Amino acid sequence: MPDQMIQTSDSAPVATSPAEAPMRSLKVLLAGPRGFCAGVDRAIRVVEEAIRRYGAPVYVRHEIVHNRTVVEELEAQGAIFVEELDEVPADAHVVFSAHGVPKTVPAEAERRNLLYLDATCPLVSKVHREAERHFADGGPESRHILMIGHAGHPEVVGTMGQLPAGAVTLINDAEEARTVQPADPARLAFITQTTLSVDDTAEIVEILRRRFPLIEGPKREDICYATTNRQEAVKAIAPGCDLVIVIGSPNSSNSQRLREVAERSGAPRALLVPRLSNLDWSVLEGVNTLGITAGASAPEALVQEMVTALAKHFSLEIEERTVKEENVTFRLPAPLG
Ligand code: 0CH
Ligand code: SF4
Repeated sequence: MPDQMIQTSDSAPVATSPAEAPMRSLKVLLAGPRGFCAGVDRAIRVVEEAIRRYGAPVYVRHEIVHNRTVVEELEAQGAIFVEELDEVPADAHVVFSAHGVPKTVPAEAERRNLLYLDATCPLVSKVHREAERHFADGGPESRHILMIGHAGHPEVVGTMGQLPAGAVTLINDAEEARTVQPADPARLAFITQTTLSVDDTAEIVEILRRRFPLIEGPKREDICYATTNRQEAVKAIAPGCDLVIVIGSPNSSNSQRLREVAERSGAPRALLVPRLSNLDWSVLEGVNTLGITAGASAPEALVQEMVTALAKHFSLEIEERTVKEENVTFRLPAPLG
């Protein structure tokens, strides 16, 4: 009798011995879009192209994106990751991460004659410019800015660092939106981190607009297309799943938000799993339908690695549910572009 063959849409057939017990079936719902966004793709290309043009090592300030696998693959190509510029030797090339940097960072790089490349996502830079527009050089048109975001996150540090200290007040949550007491409620603006929960942010913006009717800001918020689409996609699969696995690193804000959105949208349980080697297989006990998505910084190879391994343990039925097609790409920054 020939070996049983299991065909998945994404991997080669896997043979199992006829002596083995028949495998339990598992339905896998793959959320689409998932994984890399245009800003992450560009940031990784910046590091790779810098190594190609200038030779190794190329220094990178902060993880280029919040994903261990990406970082390790770039390290293997000759990237050296540091947290601050004082760890970068003179005359070296240094790349700033996708999350953006405060103005003090390029200023310090120039002071030290470091050759720097800025991999800040253009959609984060757009928020930087918005902040500068509201601040209006601190002149008579200047508005105090409320930034909705998570304290200590590098994007928040970078965006607040576009302006002098005191120009921006951070709003972490709805409670802070309810209690903030700005000096002049008539001269306010708000901006947001790009990777927040769409629903939480809508609630915070509503509170701010109600309390401060003259506040200026974007139509909804500054959450980017990729964050929005990945949250919509996980919402579409979560209600039918017994478990949702979000492939992503623990320090990845957008990946953490996907996990929360999955649970709030009807999945009884959602877990952030950096990659297959971190999977505790016991979580699959009693799971008949498994949802899988990936944060904007998680490579698709990690999704395929997980699906291929699942196919060795279960008889898989894989369904991909795509809520939106994406065709965004960003050019490399000067001087690489
Ligand atoms: O989600 P966060 O911002 O923590 O960052 P990430 O996981 O590196 O994803 C890419 C977003 C970079 C800036 O928006
Ligand atoms: Fe840019 Fe959005 Fe990707 Fe962040 S998550 S890098 S803002 S596209």
